[in-house]
Amino acid sequence: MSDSIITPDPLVIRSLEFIGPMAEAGGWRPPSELPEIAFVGRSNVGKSSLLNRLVRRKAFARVSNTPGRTREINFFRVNNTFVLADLPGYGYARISKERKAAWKPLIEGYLRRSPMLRGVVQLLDVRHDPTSDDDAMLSFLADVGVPTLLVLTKIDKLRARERDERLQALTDHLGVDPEQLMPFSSVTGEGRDDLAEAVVSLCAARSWREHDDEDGAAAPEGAPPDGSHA
Ligand SMILES: Nc1nc2c(ncn2[C@@H]2O[C@H](COP(=O)(O)OP(=O)(O)O)[C@@H](O)[C@H]2O)c(=O)[nH]1
Ligand SMILES: [Mg+2]
Repeated sequence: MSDSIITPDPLVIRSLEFIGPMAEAGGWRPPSELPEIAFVGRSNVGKSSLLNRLVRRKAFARVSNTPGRTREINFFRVNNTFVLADLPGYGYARISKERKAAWKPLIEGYLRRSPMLRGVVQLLDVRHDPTSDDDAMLSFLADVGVPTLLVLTKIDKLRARERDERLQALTDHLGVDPEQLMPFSSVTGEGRDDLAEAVVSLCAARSWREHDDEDGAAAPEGAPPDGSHA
């Protein structure tokens, strides 16, 4: 018998399946039965690495040194209970005009209209202030009204003192309380269980869209980021 205290894993992965991509606005999407959580961030922010940590797989999402590769929304079913939506990274300068033009309606359409979307995980690199694209994405998400978690990636790259400074700078920039920022490292695993717990509770919560329905108000149209700046 062991007397060690073991914290239960808030998200034990029993099954994980790729269910398909949404390639264009209004294109294929998963049959609307399970709650969805979307992951967004600038190219190279550490999204693939975070997803791998979250689901405890080494090569579930491809970690890439070539940013701006993924052009589709990829959907994965977890434990037959919820769906992860991996959105293409934005803000990468060296992608074609054509692809930038396709990005906006794809992302905008998905975030505004996915009937099963329950929350968004917005990734920000803890070392840098949010870019204009990050700010545009955050205000777009606020306009949609979707519950949004703010995750600060690559926290392992900072020493203790820098860490406090950056957390303060980001709280100021974003105008949020420190508790709303979730530090994360895909190298050390810091933040994995907190994120897993938050994702699980977003999936269990009632959709925010149902609150909108009570007013009978249509979602206002706003400008999403266009992914065109570095
Ligand atoms: N030190 C450190 N490096 C990371 C972390 N997350 C990602 N990286 C590195 O950042 C680069 C981009 O990561 P990736 O997951 O492909 O980012 P994505 O473009 O947002 O999917 C890769 O070289 C990763 O090894 C982290 O938490 N800590
Ligand atoms: Mg990636």
